[in-house]
Amino acid sequence: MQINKVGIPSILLALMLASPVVFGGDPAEPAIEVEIFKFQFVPQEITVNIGDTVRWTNKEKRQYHSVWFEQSGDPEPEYFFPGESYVRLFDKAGSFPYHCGPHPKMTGTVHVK
Ligand SMILES: [Cu+2]
Repeated sequence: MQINKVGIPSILLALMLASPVVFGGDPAEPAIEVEIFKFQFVPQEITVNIGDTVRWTNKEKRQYHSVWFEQSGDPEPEYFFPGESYVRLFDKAGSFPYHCGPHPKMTGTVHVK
């Protein structure tokens, strides 16, 4: 088995990088929290610092959602279900609108300063 610099088997690392719920961030890391409840992102608008990680947690009873930064050029992420999270790191300043893939009326914005 191939082992890379950080001591994680390459196949495991590839799986970690491919995971839709851990995009660009460590889920165990401190993060700014956004809840998804009743088809809304709460809070809908947040301001964070460069380098911050944001975690969206699905608090619905049974509805899946996604967090899609389509205008930033992100590919459409997979949907995530109640109790699951989506994590994204913000490493550039700017205002980044996003929406839910299956529910385009659900929108939010992350401002990074
Ligand atoms: Cu949705």
